[in-house]
Amino acid sequence: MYKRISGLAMVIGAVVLLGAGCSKGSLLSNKDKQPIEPAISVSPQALEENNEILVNEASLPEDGWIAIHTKENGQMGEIIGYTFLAAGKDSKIKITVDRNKVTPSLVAMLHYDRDPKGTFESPGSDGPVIKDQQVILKEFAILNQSELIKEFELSKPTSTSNDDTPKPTPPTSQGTRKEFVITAKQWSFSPATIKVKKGDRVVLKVTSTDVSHGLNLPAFNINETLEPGVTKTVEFVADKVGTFTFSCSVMCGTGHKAMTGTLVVE
Ligand SMILES: [Cu+2]
Repeated sequence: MYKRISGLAMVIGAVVLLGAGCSKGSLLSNKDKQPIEPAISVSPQALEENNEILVNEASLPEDGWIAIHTKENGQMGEIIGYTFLAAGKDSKIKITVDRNKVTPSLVAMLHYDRDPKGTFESPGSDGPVIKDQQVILKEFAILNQSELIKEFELSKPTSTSNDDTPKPTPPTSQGTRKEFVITAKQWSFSPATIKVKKGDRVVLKVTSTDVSHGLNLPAFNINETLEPGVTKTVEFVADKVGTFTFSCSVMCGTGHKAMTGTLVVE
């Protein structure tokens, strides 16, 4: 009788031990999981009344941001919405965007959260997440974009609608053509300050003399990659007055964040 009980106790003990072993094992395999890779997935979607974009899944090994950029004429444009992304993986993320600025396709892009933390500085320190020389982004279509534009046009005051001239007159280059030859290298642009007059047609000829860099001037929808030794020509009309920052958009080493310049339009 005593033997039987102790036998039973041994069996129970073994089961308990096994169970503990199992849970310990699964804990370990959790820890040994592969490091989180930066990634984002978004599906084509219609923008609903609530102005929310749905991001299926996003992951980042550190705290960061998901920014929604416009895309026009093949160029990435301004950010029309963003949200914080805590380190790790998240799914079904909602981001409110500016309904009136939605383009037929949008780009969801991962950005770092660099100092000062907790606020989104872009352009600024919170640059795009880059892995293996690639910016982590996903372009997706807005299926009802044409309806949104109609809605917006209708909502605008119709004060000047009875003349025949096309309304949004694109900025023509009445100003002077101003050309600048710029060198990009770790970790600066030279010259770092460019001054032009409003209306000038600005031509930047930018060359990296060391590693890959980027030229990001979001105020004028410019974002180019600069391969070493290859001169990129960028042209735009300086159609607004202000002081605008341009920065390197390709992670190029420890001084990358400080690699900025200033465009002054007077
Ligand atoms: Cu850089």
